[in-house]
Amino acid sequence: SIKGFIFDLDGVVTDTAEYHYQAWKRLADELGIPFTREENEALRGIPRRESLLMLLKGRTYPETTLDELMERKNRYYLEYIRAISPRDLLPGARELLQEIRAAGLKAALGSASKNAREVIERLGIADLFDAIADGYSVTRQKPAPDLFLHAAALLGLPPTECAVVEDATAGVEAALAGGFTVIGIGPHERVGRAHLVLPSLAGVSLSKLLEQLSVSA
Ligand code: G16
Ligand code: MG
Repeated sequence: SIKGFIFDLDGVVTDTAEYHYQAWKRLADELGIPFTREENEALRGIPRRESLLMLLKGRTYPETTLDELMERKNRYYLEYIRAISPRDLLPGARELLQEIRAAGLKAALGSASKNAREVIERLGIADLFDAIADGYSVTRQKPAPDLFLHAAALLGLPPTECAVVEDATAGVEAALAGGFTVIGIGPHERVGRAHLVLPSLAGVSLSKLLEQLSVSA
């Protein structure tokens, strides 16, 4: 049975994708590279370096320049996320986390972002997590299962007793590869391989969720 939940951050708990988009767009404009919102969609859950390489579309730069570009994008991103407050929580996220805690179950964050801690602090939900796995935790990123396995280990639970909540294809694949029960948030085209697919966490109660999981997983 499920004893713990691992939450992805961007797209599940809050929509940092918009801030990532604005920061990448500003960088792309400076470099004279076209970059659209649609292209940004493909960067969901993708780590910073890989995102940059995708944005550069085959253009090559020396390693030191790549580092500078990533650093610049992150500076813009940090500037934008200063505006984040509890109002930016996606509907249902805080309520579900609170229910999980009240039921004596565990919750971890499993985000590819190196800024995850700062974001959950600004959202005012840092104290609802028992453990945090972020962009600093493991070397191999999603779709490798490492980040979620690390989060489960921090919770002291085997993957078979944890459910991962994800909005990105790479994240769903990572969780499946790790042997987790997977809850996909978003359209079937993106998260259809999850055991259970929900449009969002709005109105999702813990008891209903556990019941649905026991039927479908
Ligand atoms: C997030 C975003 C990605 C971002 C990545 C790394 O993942 O979805 O777009 O590139 O983290 O973020 P940073 O540059 O802050 O380290 P997640 O796993 O929370 O969905
Ligand atoms: Mg995500």
